[in-house]
Amino acid sequence: MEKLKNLFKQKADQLAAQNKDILKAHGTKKIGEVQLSQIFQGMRGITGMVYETSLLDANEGIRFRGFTIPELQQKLPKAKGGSEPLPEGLFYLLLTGELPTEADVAELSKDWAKRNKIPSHVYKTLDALPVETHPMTQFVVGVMALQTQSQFAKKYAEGINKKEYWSYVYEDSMDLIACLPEIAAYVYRRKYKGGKKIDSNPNLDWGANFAHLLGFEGEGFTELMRMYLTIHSDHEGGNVSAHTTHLVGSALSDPYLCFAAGMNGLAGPLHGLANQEVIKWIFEMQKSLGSDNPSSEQIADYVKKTLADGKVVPGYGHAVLRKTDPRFSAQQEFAKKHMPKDPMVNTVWKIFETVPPILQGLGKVKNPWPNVDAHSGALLVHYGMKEFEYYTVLFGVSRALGVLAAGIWSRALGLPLERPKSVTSKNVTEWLEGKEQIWGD
Ligand code: HAX
Repeated sequence: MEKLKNLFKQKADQLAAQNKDILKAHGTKKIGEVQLSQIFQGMRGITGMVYETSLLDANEGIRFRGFTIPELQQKLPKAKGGSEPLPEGLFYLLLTGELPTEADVAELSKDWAKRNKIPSHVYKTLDALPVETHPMTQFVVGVMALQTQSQFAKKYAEGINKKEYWSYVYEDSMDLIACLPEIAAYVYRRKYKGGKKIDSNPNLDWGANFAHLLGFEGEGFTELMRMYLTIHSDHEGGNVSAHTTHLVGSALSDPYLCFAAGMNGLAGPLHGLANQEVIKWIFEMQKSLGSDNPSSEQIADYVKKTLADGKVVPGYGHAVLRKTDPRFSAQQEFAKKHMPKDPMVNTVWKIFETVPPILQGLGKVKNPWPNVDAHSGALLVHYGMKEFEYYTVLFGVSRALGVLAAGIWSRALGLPLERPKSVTSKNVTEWLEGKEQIWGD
C-alpha cells in the first residue's frame, strides 16, 4: 500500500506549503469574533481549528471532501452485487481528497486484512473484565491494550525527526483500523454470544468481514454494515469524538491513545451513546404501552412525559445541524428499500412525524429534527441485533476512519499543541465591571 502513502505525502506537502504561504500573507486576518455567551455555552460557532477530511453545513449536512452522502453512494466503489459504498473507499477519499478506483479499494481491503494482527494479551486483557461491562468500556480497553503495538510511540522514544511523525502515525492508524472490527466483534461475542469467537475471513472487504465476525452472514446486514460504517465515519472536527481525538493527538499521543480518548467521548449519551438511548427509549415506550405498534397520539404523550421528567428525547437535536440529518435520510432510504413494513422502522418514522412539532413548541430547542442516531438502531433490530448497549461500538469502528485520517493530516501539516485560553466567571464579572482585562485583545 505504498502507493496510497506516497499519494498522501505528495498531497500533504502541497497543502503544508500552501498553508505556510497563507499564514505568512494573511496570518493576522480575523476569522470571527467571540461572544460572551459562546464561552459559557459550549463554544458553539467559534471557528478554532482546521480539520481537512469533512465539513458540516447547518442546513445541508455533512460533506466528505465536498461530496454529499447521496453523491458518495453513487461515486464510491461497491462490492460485487452490492449497492452501498465500501468504507475503504470513503477512507481513501478522506485521506487523499480523491475518489478511489475499484482497484484502489481492493488493494486497501487486502492491506487491512494483512495488518489485522492482534496479540494474545489484548484478548486476555478483555477477558479480565466482568462480562457485563458496558461494550464501549470493553472496546476502549481493547484499543488501549493494543497500544503496545504503536510504532509511533516506539520511534518517538528512540528519537525521530518531527518531519517523520506523520509516517508512523499513518502506519499506526492503518494497523488500528485493520484491527478494530476484530476487537469490536470480540466484545460482542464475549458479552452476548457466550464468548464464541469467529475468525476473520481475509477474502472479505472490511465491512463484510466485520458483519461476519459479529456472526451476521446475510447480504442485507452486510450491506447495512457497509453503509453504516461509511456514513458514521466523520462529521467535521468540532464534535466531541473528533475534537477529543484531535486534541489528544496534538500532545503527540499516539493514534491508539487519542482514538481511545475520542471513544470515551463518543460513549456519552449526548453524543454517540444516543444510538443506544433511542432504542432503549422505544423499547421502554412499547413496554409501558403494552404495544409494539404505538399510535401517533400515544407517541406524542410518551414524548411529553419524557420531557416532563426532565429528560431529552434521544435522537433529536444537534449542536450544528438545523435540518433533518442526511445520515438519518440515508438510513430511511435503506429501510424503504429493504424493510418498509418492519414495525420498529415504522415506529421510528411515526416518531419522526410526532417529535419535531413538540420540540418546536418548547421554544428553546434550536434543532427539532432527527440526527443520525434516531434511525440506526431500528435497522439493527430488524436484522436481529437487539443488544442496544452494543450500538455505540459500531459507531466507534466507523468513526475511526474519519478521526484517524484527520490525525494523519494533523501530523503531516505539523499542527501544534492545542491550548485554548479559559477564564473564570470572576474574571468575566470583573471585566464587565471595567476592571483589568486578563486576556489579550
Ligand atoms: N430533547 C429535549 N430537549 C432538547 C433536545 C431534545 N432532543 N435537544 C435540545 N434540547 C434542549 C436542550 O437540552 C437545552 O435545554 P436547556 O436550555 O434547558 O438546557 C435547549 O433545548 C437548547 O439546546 P440546543 O441549543 O438546541 O442544543 P445543544 O446544542 O445544547 O445540544 C444536543 C445538542 C445534541 C446535545 C441536544 O439536542 C440533545 O441533547 N439531543 C438529544 C441527545 C442526542 O440525540 N444526541 C446525539 C446528537 C448527535 C450526535 O452527536 N450523535 O452521535
